[in-house]
Amino acid sequence: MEYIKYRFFKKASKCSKEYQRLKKEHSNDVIAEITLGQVLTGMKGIPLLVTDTSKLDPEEGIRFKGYTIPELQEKLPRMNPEGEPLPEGLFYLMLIGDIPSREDASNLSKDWATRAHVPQHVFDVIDAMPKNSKPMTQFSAAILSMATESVFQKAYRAGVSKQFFWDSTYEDVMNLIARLPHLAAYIYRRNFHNDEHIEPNPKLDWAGNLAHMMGFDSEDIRRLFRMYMVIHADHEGGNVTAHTAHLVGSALSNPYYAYAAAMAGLAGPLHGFANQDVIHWIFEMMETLDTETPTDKQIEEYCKYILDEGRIIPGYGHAVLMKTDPRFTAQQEFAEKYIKEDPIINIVNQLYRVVPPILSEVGKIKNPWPNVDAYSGSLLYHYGIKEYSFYTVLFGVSRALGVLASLTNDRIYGIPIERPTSHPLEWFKQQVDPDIEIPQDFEPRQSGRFL
Ligand code: NMX
Ligand code: MLT
Repeated sequence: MEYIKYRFFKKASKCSKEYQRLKKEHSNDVIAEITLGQVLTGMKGIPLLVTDTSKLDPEEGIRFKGYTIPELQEKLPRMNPEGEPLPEGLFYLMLIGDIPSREDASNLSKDWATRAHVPQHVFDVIDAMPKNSKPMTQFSAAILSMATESVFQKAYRAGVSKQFFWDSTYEDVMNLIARLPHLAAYIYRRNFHNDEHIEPNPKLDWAGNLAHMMGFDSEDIRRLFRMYMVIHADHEGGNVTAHTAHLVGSALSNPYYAYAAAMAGLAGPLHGFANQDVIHWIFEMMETLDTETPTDKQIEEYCKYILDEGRIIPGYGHAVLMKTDPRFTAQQEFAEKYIKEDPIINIVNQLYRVVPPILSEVGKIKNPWPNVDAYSGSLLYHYGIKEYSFYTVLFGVSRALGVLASLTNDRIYGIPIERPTSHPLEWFKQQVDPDIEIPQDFEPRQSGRFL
């Protein structure tokens, strides 16, 4: 067994014993109460999932194995002393729990390079789809079609014992992560560069190789991609992507099935699609206002019009966070450090001044502050990746690091099938107030126009 897999096994099997002990000795202990409000607002705040890779604090933001983003930037190994940390290092940290050495990160790069071969039929599946299929549709279908390669599925069929499920899952997870950059770049070049594909360069790191296969070889873009892949890599277990992979994986579906399903969740406008929606929304605003340099006042009026229309302002708000997302701040600092002037970034910064007070006035919005998606598109756009319908695919490549590390943990812990219970609405009504009337019909409002 190669040493990273062995280190994972040693660490995770200790936690697995603890998981089994807790299950055996404390299954009847009460750990939380739930309110009807939590049920009716998307199960917010109910502690229901075991996820060890990262934890989200509403005020402070994400910590990966206890480390904040600034701490990761200081401690994780880098390619160049003044550059950004390598995503390989973060994957190692999430999988094993220790900060890796530079050599560990580089061994992961090399391991993934040897696993990166994508079978031809996966490209054939992509090529069979119409060019107007959304990049996320192609990405999810391509991942699903790669399930032919699943080591886990073969091991299961061969009758391998439960206690070894983690082993073949680990192999699938490493193979899948290694292949995602090639899939993503293939879709990008197919849709936006006339099907002129670029072969991987096994000497490059994982993020650098993705940039390379997309057609970008400058050190600036490699640095951006390393940063991007690190900050998007995980957001504890309850986000739609992570939860979907965990749920599907709990049926012992193979990691390809689980991650393809997760990508269908990431493609939603309230989740990862927001990163492309922000740029689309900014262009729509510039067109409506007929200016590339709107004033604060104009932006304010436009935002109020959007809210009046019953639409959302993408990139703002969060299901858990109550403050500016530290991933937004990390990108803002990146822009301040490396980018002198950019009209879209100026608008993104302007929105940060204008939008929160407006959203606060609405009252019902829990968090008026920006999330990760409010910034990321503007950086990609600045560096020439202007095809924003592709942006969610990049989010999806990165998120595999945390979600698939968790799936490997799930299999070593022996986490059972997830199966909460449901009731008809009437049952919930009976629990709190049997006399409440459920409205039967309502008047839809008419859509207006911005003047
Ligand atoms: N613009 C307009 N309305 C909003 C916004 C926003 N940015 N954020 C929340 N609301 C509304 C929300 O639709 C809900 O309305 P209603 O009661 O009529 O259904 C109300 O405010 C209360 O929502 P919250 O409890 O504050 O937020 P919730 O947890 O339901 O949703 C988001 C969280 C992130 C889905 C929501 O803030 C949103 O839609 N934001 C814009 C989309 C976005 O940026 N998503 C990306 C999130 C990060 N990611 O990468 O996944
Ligand atoms: C994420 O990164 O997954 C988003 O911020 C959404 C979430 O955490 O729910």
